[in-house]
Formats: sequence, C-alpha cells, structure tokens
Amino acid sequence: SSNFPLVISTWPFLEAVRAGWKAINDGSSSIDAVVEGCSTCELLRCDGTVGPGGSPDENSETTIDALIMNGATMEVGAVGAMRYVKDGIKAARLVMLHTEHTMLVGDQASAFAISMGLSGPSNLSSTESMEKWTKWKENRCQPNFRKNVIPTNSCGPYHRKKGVNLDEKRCLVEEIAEDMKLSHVGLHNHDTISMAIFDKSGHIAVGTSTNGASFKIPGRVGDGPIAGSSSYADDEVGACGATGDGDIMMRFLPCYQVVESMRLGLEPRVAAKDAILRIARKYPNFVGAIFAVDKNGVHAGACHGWTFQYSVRSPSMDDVEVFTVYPV
Ligand code: SD4
Repeated sequence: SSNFPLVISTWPFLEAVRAGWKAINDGSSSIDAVVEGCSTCELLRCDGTVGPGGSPDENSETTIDALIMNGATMEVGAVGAMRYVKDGIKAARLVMLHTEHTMLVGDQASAFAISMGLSGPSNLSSTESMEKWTKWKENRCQPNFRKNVIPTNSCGPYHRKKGVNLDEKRCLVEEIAEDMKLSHVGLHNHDTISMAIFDKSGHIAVGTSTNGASFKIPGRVGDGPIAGSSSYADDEVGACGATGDGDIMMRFLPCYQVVESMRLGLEPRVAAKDAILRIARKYPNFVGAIFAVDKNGVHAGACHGWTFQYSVRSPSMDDVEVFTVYPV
C-alpha cells in the first residue's frame, strides 16, 4: 500500500525516526529498522533517559530495559534491568533471534549479550547521570518507591543524611510525594522510546528502550521489556507503543489492549483512549501515553497526566511530523 513504509515513535525523537525510515527504505526488515531507530536514541541518549548515561537507580547505576517484537510471527526478545551493556535494543534482538527464551534480566542478560558479541562490560554511568544522582541523594530523607513500610529511622534506611529529622521541611510527606512523582516520570524528560515500523508490505515490528524510572529500587523492571505493555504488534491488526509510569501501566498491558480492541473493530483513536481510561479510572494520578496504529497506517494517540507527542514518517511526508495529544 502507498501508506507504507511507515515509522511511528513516542516523543519528538526525530533522529531515531529518520534512522528507522532510512533503514526501512534501504531494504532492512522491520525488525532491523526498529533496531536502527531505537539504537539511534540509545546512542544520542534521547532525553537522558535512553541508552547509557541516563536515569540512574537508587544506587546511582544506570540499567536498561528493552523489548523487540515481530508482528508477523509474534516473536519477542527482551532484556530487563540489564547492566554494563549499552545496546539495549540489540540485546533484545539477540534474545529473540538466538534463544528460545523471551526475556533475560540483570547481570545474566549482560553476560549473554556480551557472549553474543555486544561490547561490554561498560560503565553505563555518565557525568550527567552521576550529577543527577548526587543531587537527588543530597536532598533525600526517605526511601524511594516504597510503601507500607516503617522507616528504621527518621529518614529511612536509604540515603539518609546524618542529623536530618522528620521535622525538617523536606521530610514533609507532600514534598516526598511530589519528589517521587517527579523522579518517576521525569521532570522534563520523556524516558522511553517505543517505536513501530511497517515495511512496504505492511509487516510490523515494534521496539522499546529505556532506563526505566529514575532512582528506582535496584532490580526494578518496568513495562519496557513487557510485551503488550510498552509495545505490541500483530500484522493482522496493527501496533501500539507506550511511555509513562511503567509500574502502573504494566498492570494493564495497554498496548495489548489497544491491539485487541482494534481487532474487534475499534478505530485507533477510540482504542487508544479506552486503554488510557481503563488505567486512569483506577489510578487518577497516573501519567502515561500511547500511540495506536492500525494495519492501514491510521494512527492516533491518547494520554493522561501530561501532554504527549509522537512522531510519524510516511511516504506522504517530506520529513518527520510531530503530533500533539492532549490528556483524555
Ligand atoms: C518505565 N515506561 O520504566 C518507563 C518510563 C517511561 O516516560 O516511559 N517514562 O516506567
């Protein structure tokens, strides 16, 4: 169809979309084009939250969550909380193509990736990630992302500063809540690339790469490597990509929901809105967004808690176009 090839990505990650567009027009498969696109974001460290040197965890370490999915075969490869290896999306592709598994995590994911030829072990920290972490640590007096636990002292078991007590202003509950909200979705960053690419015949691949939530508890795996949550594709129906609060989103598999709703006949716009509203009804403060695209290339977005932008490149465009979506 003349609507294809087609590249769609979360956020105005223009260079990533251009790289995916070039690859698919140069004859790459959708899978390889998604790897080109997402790798570009990892290399450029899009928004400081994708690839090496991005959002650190509570121990200051940067890790990577990534997923790739083939919409023709429903094959999936993923890595969660991968350490010491810069190439998240390439590691995910290795898992998909060279194992019978779907997801590898942590140090063992790194070991596998390196054994298959990716470079490493590398230090994934950067000056920026260490500065971000140091600033966060200096201002903290409560553990991050924990609930229903009683801190062992006035400032919690983690990253406490000597002499800080509960009466101090920055220990106020509201401030902590605000702080956690910001650290979760990023203050002015966008955290995640999720991308869908259709080749000329309409074969779809999707991919996601992210450092996950800033200052997360080490070991946390987000929605990034979860098929159906961060992204999903089925050639027979279409595709979806997501960004936002993965701890919440992965409870709903919004991208699976979108694709299945479109399978039953919902338009992308309606399917996307429905998937976001299902989450927002249970979590009114949830922050997240998705794009939906059907097998004809019709696309739409929906979001909650922030304004969302997604990028598209199709044969009818001269360059990448950015679409803005307002909260439902
Ligand atoms: C996560 N979904 O790990 C990612 C973060 C994100 O926009 O997309 N933020 O929760």
